[in-house]
Amino acid sequence: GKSYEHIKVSSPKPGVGFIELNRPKALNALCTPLILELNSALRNYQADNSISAIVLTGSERAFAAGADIKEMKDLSFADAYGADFIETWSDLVTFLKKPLITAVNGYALGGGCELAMMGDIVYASNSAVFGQPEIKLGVIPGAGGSQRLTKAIGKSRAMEVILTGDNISSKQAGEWGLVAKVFETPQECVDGALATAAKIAGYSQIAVKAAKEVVNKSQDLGIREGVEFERRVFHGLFGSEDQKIGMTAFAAKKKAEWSNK
Ligand code: CO8
Repeated sequence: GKSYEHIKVSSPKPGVGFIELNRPKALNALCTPLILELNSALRNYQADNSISAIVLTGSERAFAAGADIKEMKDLSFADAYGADFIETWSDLVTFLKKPLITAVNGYALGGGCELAMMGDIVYASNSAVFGQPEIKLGVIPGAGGSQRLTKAIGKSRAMEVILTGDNISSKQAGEWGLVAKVFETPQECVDGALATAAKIAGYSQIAVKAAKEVVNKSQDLGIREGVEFERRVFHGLFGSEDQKIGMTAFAAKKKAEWSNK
């Protein structure tokens, strides 16, 4: 595949795209060139019909230690606001319709925690440390942390984390539901994420896309509109080939061979 400076991309399993952040000297601090490469890799995966699910990870020491503080330090208000600094980040999730699993080992701080939470599924190992330490730098989370963390763990806990800058251990993250699973070792975490991605890649990609879309809608809609939206999408799937393939295979006690149509 394409080669990058700050990330590595590969496809270790059929249908699965794998991105490793690779800026070890700065604990994967998310400088603008890295974010642009990440954006580009995700866009390529979104456009690639052979890729159905994506895993994003860092190193054993750090998923990502935040936005690049050295790059940000001298920005003026006009630099930040005028050039929509960090707006490219929100891109990462809005265009991506394929499931993204983040596999978090080591530090996931500030923008690193925010990036981890952009995963549709978040996995972690015992070594993972989450946190929003921006308050210690005289700022606040700027890439969705105040919103996603609050939705994930509730207001009181999110307030405590964001106002104190204290870290969240992986055990706590598991208990609070910030992550779906906590693994013993970093390798098990990455392998677990790849296995889940491969499992998802084995289903109808039409159904997978619809499932991600309706779950995400629950974040924006009230329960009534959300349930109605879900039902419309559910009804719509009766227009897909894969609904016929899946239900016919079940009735015939056969394995479904998806057409992704
Ligand atoms: N930015 C730039 N460089 C970093 C960062 C970072 N976020 N984190 C680590 N590094 C660099 C260090 O400067 C050091 O470089 P050098 O070797 O040249 O001195 C190298 O990585 C290794 O780091 P340490 O020596 O500090 O390693 P330790 O093991 O002693 O400590 C820590 C690890 C605890 C993770 C420590 O590095 C740390 O506290 N890092 C900063 C964590 C942080 O505050 N993150 C939040 C940043 S702010 C943010 O993310 C805002 C996001 C919202 C975006 C919206 C903006 C508008």
